[in-house]
Amino acid sequence: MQKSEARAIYHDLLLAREFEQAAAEAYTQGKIGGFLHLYPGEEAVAIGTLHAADAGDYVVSTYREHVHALVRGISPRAVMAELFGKATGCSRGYGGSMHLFDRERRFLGGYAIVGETFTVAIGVGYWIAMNEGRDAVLCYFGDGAANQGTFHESLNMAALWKLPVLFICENNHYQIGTEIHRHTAVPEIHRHGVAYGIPGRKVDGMDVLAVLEATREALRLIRDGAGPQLLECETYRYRGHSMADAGAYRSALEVAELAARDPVRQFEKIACGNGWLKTEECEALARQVREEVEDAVRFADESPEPERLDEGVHAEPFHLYGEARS
Ligand SMILES: Cc1ncc(C[n+]2csc(CCOP(=O)(O)OP(=O)(O)O)c2C)c(N)n1
Ligand SMILES: [Mg+2]
Repeated sequence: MQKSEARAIYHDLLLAREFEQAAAEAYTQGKIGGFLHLYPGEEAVAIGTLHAADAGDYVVSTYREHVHALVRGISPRAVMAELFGKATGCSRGYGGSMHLFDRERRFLGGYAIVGETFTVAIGVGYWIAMNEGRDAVLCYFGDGAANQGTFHESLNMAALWKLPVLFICENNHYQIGTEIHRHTAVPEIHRHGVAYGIPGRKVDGMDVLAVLEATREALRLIRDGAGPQLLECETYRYRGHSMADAGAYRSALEVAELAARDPVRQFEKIACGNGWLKTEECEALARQVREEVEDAVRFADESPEPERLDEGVHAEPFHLYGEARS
């Protein structure tokens, strides 16, 4: 691996961890409304997959998507301001934590409904296929979402039409407080593609390099015309489902076992061991990231709220009916 690539990955791992910590603090201070779903423990999934993607690829993510947005290049300021519901946020303060959006970066959300990402992703995939494009769609979903009807309907259509969609399961083993073997008859999510002829692969979702390699391979197949692929990333969230959940349904032993496989520390060890990064570089990056996040919080704090709440809610009548109705 090139040193610059290792540096970029390490930067994003640190940023992901630091950003979510700051978001949690801001939430407890009452600066963020609604629900807040955080990503610590799962960083290797968003970072490994998105470092393998091209700038032209589309991203459709869930409500646990702050890190995906950051890795895609939306600034920490714009993401934090969106969490704070401020006019300077990437969705102009109207979306909040679960509805980050950036058309330029082809970041198509942020969806709060479980199973919603599939149908959006195949719509975009269909459009790409119709235009004979080379871009792909990265479609994220949780293990719980694999039980939704939209998952099966979308896999069927994607396979039938050979759509360029990479379905990425962020299998953190829980659907809120329900463990995977209690909510899914076949817990190996990568096998769910079999019924539709979609190749599935499972990867260690705590290992950013493994995720990177598996995603590169899947995207190569998609761009070669092999049709949709399914990647299951086995991961773990260190916090509760959302800030409203203490996660008391998990044993301390389980959490400690997974904490020992921390994706940030794992990569740090490998990168330093291989000489891609020096200890001093790691420390300097950690300082830089802390400042980036502090700056984002300050920016969000000082930003104005949206002036109106109804902007963009209703379409003008002529958009719908061709001419204004009296
Ligand atoms: C259609 C629908 N049903 C229920 C919910 C409530 N809900 C929000 S998150 C969630 C669990 C989803 O778990 P999973 O797909 O594993 O994602 P994770 O939160 O673990 O990342 C549920 C049931 C919802 N948002 N949408
Ligand atoms: Mg889950």
